Amino acid sequence: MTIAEGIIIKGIGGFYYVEAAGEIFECKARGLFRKSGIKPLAGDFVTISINENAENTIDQIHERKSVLVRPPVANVDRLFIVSSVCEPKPVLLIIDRLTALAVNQGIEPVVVFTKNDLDDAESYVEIYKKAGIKAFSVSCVNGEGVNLIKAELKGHISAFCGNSGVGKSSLLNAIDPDLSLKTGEISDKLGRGRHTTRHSELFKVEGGYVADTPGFSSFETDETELILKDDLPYAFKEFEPYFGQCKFSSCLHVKDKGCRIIQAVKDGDIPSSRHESYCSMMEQAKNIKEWELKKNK
Ligand SMILES: Nc1nc2c(ncn2[C@@H]2O[C@H](COP(=O)(O)OP(=O)(O)OP(=O)(O)O)[C@@H](O)[C@H]2O)c(=O)[nH]1
Ligand SMILES: [Mg+2]
Ligand SMILES: [Zn+2]
Repeated sequence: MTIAEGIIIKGIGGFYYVEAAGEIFECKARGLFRKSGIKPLAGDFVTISINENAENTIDQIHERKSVLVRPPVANVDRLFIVSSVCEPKPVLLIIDRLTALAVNQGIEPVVVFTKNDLDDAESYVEIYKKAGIKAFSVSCVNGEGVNLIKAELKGHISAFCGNSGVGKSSLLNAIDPDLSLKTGEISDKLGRGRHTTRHSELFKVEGGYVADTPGFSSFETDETELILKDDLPYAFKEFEPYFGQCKFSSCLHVKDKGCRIIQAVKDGDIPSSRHESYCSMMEQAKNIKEWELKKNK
């Protein structure tokens, strides 16, 4: 038996594929993880036993720097939030939830608009640049912007996330044609994707790793993806210059009364769509707190 340190590249059907010392080992997770409710994730740094006459096992999962529920990946330091300008159209609330979830986990969000050969992406890109978030527009058809995304991957552990059909796998293929990832057709007029990518998988690109992940079709938040009321303003970095300047120290920045952040929205210094997303997330955060309080009584 040999002990080795590695990283989980993907998990399928109860097996985990661990890269260690330049090789891939198929491993089973030890029962103790199931008992403690910890599920190994793509991106986890692990200690494994390599056995000659028995299954290889994951013996230990090292402390995670970050963890995302959707897509399920660990230790990512950059999250590429991918939307297409059409087929399907961007939903800013989904993008903003994802940027906030990333920031709340200490992950840098990068917003990418694909298919800019089909429609103009500039107005979208501007919103995010104004909010101090890195934003790009790309096309896998004519290659525009692809090298800029490639450069952003350098030396990071990244994940691509976004709706099915926005072109995550296509963009990764454009960045590195050797990946030859399967891509799908758009299924109808609404531009829904067909869930072509079925599991999260890490690939080596530019001296780092990038995870391609299955697209989602809707974005129902569950509890694990909520940001607590008190943390939420900090997940919108463009609010920060105005903290401490509202009339009421308890200001939640959703009502006009003396709110400096709402003033900044009116002045055009904070994009109004970002503030709208914030308000709807705050509404949800408040409800969950009440519900939890009731449950604990
Ligand atoms: N016109 C145009 N079409 C694109 C572009 N990028 C991707 N597509 C098309 O969009 C469709 C979906 O692309 P995929 O790469 O499979 O999308 P995905 O985000 O990986 O989808 P899932 O794996 O289902 O989550 C394919 O038909 C691609 O050819 C682009 O830049 N321009
Ligand atoms: Mg895909
Ligand atoms: Zn305020």
